[in-house]
Amino acid sequence: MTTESKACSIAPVGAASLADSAFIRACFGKNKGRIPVWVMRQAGRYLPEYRALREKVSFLELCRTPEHVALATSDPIKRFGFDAAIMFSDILPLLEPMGFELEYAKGGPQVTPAIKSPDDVKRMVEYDVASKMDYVFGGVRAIKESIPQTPLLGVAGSPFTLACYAIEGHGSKTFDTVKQFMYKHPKAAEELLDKITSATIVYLQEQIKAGADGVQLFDSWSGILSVGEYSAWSLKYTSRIFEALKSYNVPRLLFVNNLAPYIHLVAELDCEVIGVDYRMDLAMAQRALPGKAIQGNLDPNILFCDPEEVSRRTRMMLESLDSHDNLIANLGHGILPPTPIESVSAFVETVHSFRS
Ligand code: 1CP
Repeated sequence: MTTESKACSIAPVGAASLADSAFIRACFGKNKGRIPVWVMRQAGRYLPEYRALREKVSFLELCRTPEHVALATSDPIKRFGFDAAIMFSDILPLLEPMGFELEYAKGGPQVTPAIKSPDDVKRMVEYDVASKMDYVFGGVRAIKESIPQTPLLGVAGSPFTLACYAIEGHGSKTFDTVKQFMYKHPKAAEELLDKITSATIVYLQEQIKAGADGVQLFDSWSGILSVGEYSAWSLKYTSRIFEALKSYNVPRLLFVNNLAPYIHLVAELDCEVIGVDYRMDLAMAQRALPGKAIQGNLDPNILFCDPEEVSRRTRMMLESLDSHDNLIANLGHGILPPTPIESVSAFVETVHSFRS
């Protein structure tokens, strides 16, 4: 039996008890009550509680300690009343059980040794995600104990996005080395994406079994690809992951940073929610994604305006839509570190009071 066919058909306890929450209802397009809202990177550096925690522990130590993870995840829920929590972790630690070392230096994450040749892909070790990432699943259980009434999203990066860091070794604006590797070594590229896909499936299945009420896949870097490349190097693997999670009956969310060129392909994916980045008109995205819920997409830079302007822009976004039953309000990318707290409150209050 492959890891992908092991999915159980029993709905997890958390999902069953939270089925009536605004967030879960909206994911399935059936929300008649207040519009749910959360923001990507809601536990990050803009939050004084997070900065205080980071003075005591390093980023990786935080990610590896379930009680810290529970605290970082629940702080923004308690402060703002967000309708969903997102497990505090990062997308990159999943590279560790595959044989990479991970460091968070001042200039951003560093992955070593970066993949330079097809042999490096072959050397990627046989990994046991279920045991090696146990601290993450412990984090999920700790969060569920701390905030049982809030739907919790599990997290993973898309295989293409993780491959970007495995090949480049760090962040980049264009990931040229990655595209060059894909074209020069198509077989090795496929093997790499296959390995990451299998690991991601187990990783997300275990997060759901530990209590996650939904999962969000972050495809942060596919936006650099042509439509054909996106289809071959990203969509195919995303689709395999969602297929392997289907029987868990929890909402499956995808965020593609720069969705517009691929929206017709994404519309065909078997998943419940599509995150829309700030570049795209939200109403247009809603029309292009029949049968799916949408999540987004206020530009994070708008939060640097005064609270009245934040409210006005938020209302404009909400008023542009044909339906709100399938909407999860969010930002169009992660919240930026110096964002004023009052703007986040204005965003949440405006969404919550739009439709009671
Ligand atoms: O304290 C610190 O300075 C660490 C900053 C930080 C934080 C708060 C990093 C390093 N990651 C995170 C948390 C994080 N990252 C979460 C937690 C949950 C939440 O949203 O509150 C999640 C879901 C992520 C996901 C993530 N990490 C993505 C996908 C989302 C996106 O922004 O497109 C990506 C690309 C990363 C890699 C990463 N991790 C951290 C940084 C600075 C980066 C970007 C590196 C780069 O490419 O330059």
